[in-house]
Amino acid sequence: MNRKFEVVMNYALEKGYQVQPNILELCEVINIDEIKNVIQKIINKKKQSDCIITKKDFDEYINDKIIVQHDVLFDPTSQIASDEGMHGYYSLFKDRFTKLKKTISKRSEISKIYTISEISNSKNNTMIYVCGLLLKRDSEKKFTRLLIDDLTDSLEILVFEEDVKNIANMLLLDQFAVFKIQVNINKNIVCKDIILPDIPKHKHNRSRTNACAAFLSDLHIGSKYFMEKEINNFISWLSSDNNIAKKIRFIVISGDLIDGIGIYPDQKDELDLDSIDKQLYKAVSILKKIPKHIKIFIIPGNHDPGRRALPQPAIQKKHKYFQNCENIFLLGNPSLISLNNVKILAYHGQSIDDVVKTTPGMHYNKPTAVMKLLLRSRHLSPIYGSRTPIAPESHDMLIINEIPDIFITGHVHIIDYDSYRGILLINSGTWQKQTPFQSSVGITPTPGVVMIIDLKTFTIYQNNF
Ligand code: D5M
Ligand code: FE
Ligand code: ZN
Repeated sequence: MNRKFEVVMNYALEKGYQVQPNILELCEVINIDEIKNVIQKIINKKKQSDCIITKKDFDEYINDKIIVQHDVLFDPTSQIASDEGMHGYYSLFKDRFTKLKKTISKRSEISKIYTISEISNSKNNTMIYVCGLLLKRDSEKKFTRLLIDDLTDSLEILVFEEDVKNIANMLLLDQFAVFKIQVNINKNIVCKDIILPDIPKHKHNRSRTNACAAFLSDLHIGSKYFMEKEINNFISWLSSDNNIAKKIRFIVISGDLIDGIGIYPDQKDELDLDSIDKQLYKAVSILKKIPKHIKIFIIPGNHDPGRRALPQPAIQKKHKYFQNCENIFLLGNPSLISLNNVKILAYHGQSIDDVVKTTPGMHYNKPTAVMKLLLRSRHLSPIYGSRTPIAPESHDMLIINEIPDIFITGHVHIIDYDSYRGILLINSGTWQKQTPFQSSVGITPTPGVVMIIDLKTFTIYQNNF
């Protein structure tokens, strides 16, 4: 039996009442104290002869109340234990390969998957499946050449057909895929199809009540370009009479809370606050102005304290400034949280840089297009050895195992949203004005805009502060 339901049932029994089993559903979204409270109110109103508490009794009390319930479903912080050197990376890639192969093997269209070492025995022209991580991709005029490896060997595959070439050219290095291949008479391996792990069509979860979540990232507190006035406007608005503001119960900050120290050359010339301590102190003093009924979840980005390599542990709460901040939850990057039953995958988005750099058609202005590729590869940061450092963990914690309802990133400082197979994709922009560096590389940020989602209706609001 559901533990929460058991607690609620016993509470009612002690008072001489029985609860109907369909109240189980409520137990999943409302906290126990709140349910006990409502049960007491129901009992006070009931006739003595009626000792059954039904779901209908509850509706009167919780219909227009905003439920606030959260769960942390995955946080890498306590699991981080990098193995050193090559051995660690071997375990990491082996884990990525094995887990994604297991996921994809369940697909009905794929019959047996052969290992690369078994291919030499296969007869000419038979069609078989192999799988592997992509080591190399060269696009020639007439064909695309792929080099893949599995746990047994590596293999060169040629792609001639236009539609398959389109998939091949969008593959990310080190991503996992299944290849339908044929050995031709010249002993060349020709690729007839590429199957990505991808996301099955997803029906997203909803909150029972109209609780809203606001998505922020890249505040860069401590930078000369941090927009303090605008963020204070947002925070004042949270306590206003505005109908949307009144419904906000959650804020998710997807990294780069502070600007950090020594993150890029000559950063000190662009800092307002010259130590991590001062920056964090300022960050907390700003966050403390947020009304306490709003829960704030923060993951780190590449500017925040802690290690740079993914997955990143949570910013430590040991700083004295975080005292009396019970509504602030510091989590790792990436993390999966459930807000009123809606699953949110929060990731800073460092790998967007690598995908934009290596994949045709990808651009900083459209981060959700990159997010779709990441979902299709079922991995948040497949490309190894480019700009995004990845730690040699024995388990690959960047695999997208559980399917989220909302996938949220930051990092590129450009607000964007879209959906993919029922998942809402959001890039939450920034609270930092355009920096000289961004201007030199032609990145035009969209600062001071907050994305708000109604977790019941999935209505999207964009408010410009
Ligand atoms: O990154 C803010 C944005 O600037 C993001 O789109 C990446 C881009 N960026 C940051 N550093 C570089 C370098 N060195 N080359 C190219 N693009 C870069 P943030 O994480 O806030 O610094
Ligand atoms: Fe940033
Ligand atoms: Zn960043």
